[in-house]
Amino acid sequence: MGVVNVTPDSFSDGGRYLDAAAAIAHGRALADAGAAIVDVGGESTRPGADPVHADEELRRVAPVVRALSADGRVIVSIDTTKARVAAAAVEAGARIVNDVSGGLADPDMVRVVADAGAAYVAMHMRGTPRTMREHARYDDVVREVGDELRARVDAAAAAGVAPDAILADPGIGFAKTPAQSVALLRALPALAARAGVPLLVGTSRKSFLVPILGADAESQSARDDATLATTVWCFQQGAAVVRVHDVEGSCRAVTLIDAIERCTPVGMAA
Ligand code: PMM
Repeated sequence: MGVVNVTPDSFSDGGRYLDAAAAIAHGRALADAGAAIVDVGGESTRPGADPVHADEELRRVAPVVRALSADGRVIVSIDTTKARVAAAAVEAGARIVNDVSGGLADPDMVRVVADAGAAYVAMHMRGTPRTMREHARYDDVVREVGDELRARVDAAAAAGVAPDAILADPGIGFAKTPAQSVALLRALPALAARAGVPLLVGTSRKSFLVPILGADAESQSARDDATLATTVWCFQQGAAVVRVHDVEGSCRAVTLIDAIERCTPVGMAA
């Protein structure tokens, strides 16, 4: 899953694709680079980010979702916590609703997703992007995130979202310290088992990478290097989807791992 943030303030690419034409071109480039899904978002989820009104969010994302869906080359996902934005995006062609609140931000969300027949990503977070840093308190982060994810998955299924169209996401960096994020990455198989559905994981360029590698790893390219390792880790631990900014590098890394596992290097097969 490649990321298209149509926002002025997202963490790593805020402002770069605020113009619809630039965002559409970026989504097409991600498809060319090998993304199976592009995730279009119009509201930043960076820690402390200000909320965006649904009208403004829709103004940003609707033309991008419409154009990328019309291409028919990738599945389009809408990254939103608002039922109204999700409904309009599905109307414009999105087939997945990626909700970083797991349905907690908007009581109508899971019903709207069910009625639209869309797939649903239920991510784990506590609080809101504005307050989440205060909520990174757990006795046992793996058990608590697993239990809370299961509750979000069950709520989506109870509202009528097809169980085989639900993915769970531990929400790396959302109401988690760097150490808690690492603990969750170590426990992906247990989290998938507890959630009862396949996992989507987003580690791309996130700040938990920096304390591990040291302050000289602040740059985007250093974070992309680190993300390649987490991408390979996530797939090897059974994640179904990884959400990344650097689709080209991630696809190369995954192609290599796949070739080693299958012993049939792509392009070298007879
Ligand atoms: N991370 C961000 C935004 N949306 N959605 C899911 N499902 N999982 C994530 O980890 C996630 C997300 C924040 O990243 P960005 O601002 O760099 O896109």
